[in-house]
Amino acid sequence: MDSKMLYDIAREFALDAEVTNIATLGQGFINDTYVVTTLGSRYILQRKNHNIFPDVAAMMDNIWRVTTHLKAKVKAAGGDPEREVLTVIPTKEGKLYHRDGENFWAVSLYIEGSVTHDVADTPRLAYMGGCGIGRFQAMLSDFTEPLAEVIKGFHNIRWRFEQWDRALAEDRVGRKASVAEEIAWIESRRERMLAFWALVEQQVLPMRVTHNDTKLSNILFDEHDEVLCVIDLDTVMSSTSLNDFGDAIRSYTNTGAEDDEDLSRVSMNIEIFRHYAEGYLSERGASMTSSEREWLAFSALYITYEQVLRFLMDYIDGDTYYKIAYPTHNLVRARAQHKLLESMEQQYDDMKAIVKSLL
Ligand code: GN1
Ligand code: MG
Repeated sequence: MDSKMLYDIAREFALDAEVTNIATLGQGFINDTYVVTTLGSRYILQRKNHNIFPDVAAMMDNIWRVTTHLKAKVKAAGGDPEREVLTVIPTKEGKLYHRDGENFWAVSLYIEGSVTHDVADTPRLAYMGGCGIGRFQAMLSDFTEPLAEVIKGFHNIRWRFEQWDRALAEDRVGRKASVAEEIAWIESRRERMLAFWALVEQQVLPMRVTHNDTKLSNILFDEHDEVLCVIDLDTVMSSTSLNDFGDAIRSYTNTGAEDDEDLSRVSMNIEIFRHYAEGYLSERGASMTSSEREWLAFSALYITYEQVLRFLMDYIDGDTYYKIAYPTHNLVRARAQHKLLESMEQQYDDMKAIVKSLL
């Protein structure tokens, strides 16, 4: 991206002073991210991926409403809303994003002195990650207005089965016959997963604010490795908040890689599960309903199953959604996630016992 253009875009926003520097930050798969320095502060400038997020205005509106709620909570508790909650910086015209032709841009405040971690390789990090998401959800447990659905049916397995049945019927690239065994993994658990989702549809499990990308690197820590705040709010939506727990367990506890070719390396580390659950429940346990407590451990199986389905479906579809590094990448991912799912199923009674003991 041409730097003159970036300066022009940054100047559309209500920054505190003149822009002195703009530098690229990280290499996200979805958005492009920059650090904007002014004479007085630093900001995060992001180009939002319009292919993944068709309605950027609705997405930014979700983020605004959620952060406004969080800031009030942090303030009431005597905290610092500018460090403990993401701050969206509007444009000079008061809009939450700037549109420049095909591109949509948004700015937030850079939180000075913050650090991130990529892997939950210690019990303490797992515990702290659980605290971070648990606190985020606890502060939002009384946010009951519906949020826009920025990605349709994101963790709705009924919708995923519609896509799945269509993918199998079309068999667009002729791969279906070669993955009969993997398809059977999905079909054998279909009813069990739909039964869980029915609890959401019947509101046995309440609708709440969900983050939908609860990996460890989406939590900012301070210099003492205490949780500061949860970032990357692009996918906040209304659903069951159990799935944020489930997706964190899927990513934190895997002893192998998400796309490990050596299945002997893949399993769920129950100690990491225990520590994450302990941190999570210490913050969130009190605001959970009894049905949420009962189904908490299951959400890890549900989300991991959904991930097997999504990777396998993308393989059958001819790799249209996930970026791949080699032709069978999605199939390898599906197999590795299935191995993780089996490991969770084997340890499910222990997972439930841990949750019970922590409540
Ligand atoms: C995608 O790109 P990343 O890691 O933030 C996907 C998640 C999947 C994940 C699997 C919007 O997230 O749902 O769990 O890949 N995000 C979207 O690695 O589809
Ligand atoms: Mg993300």
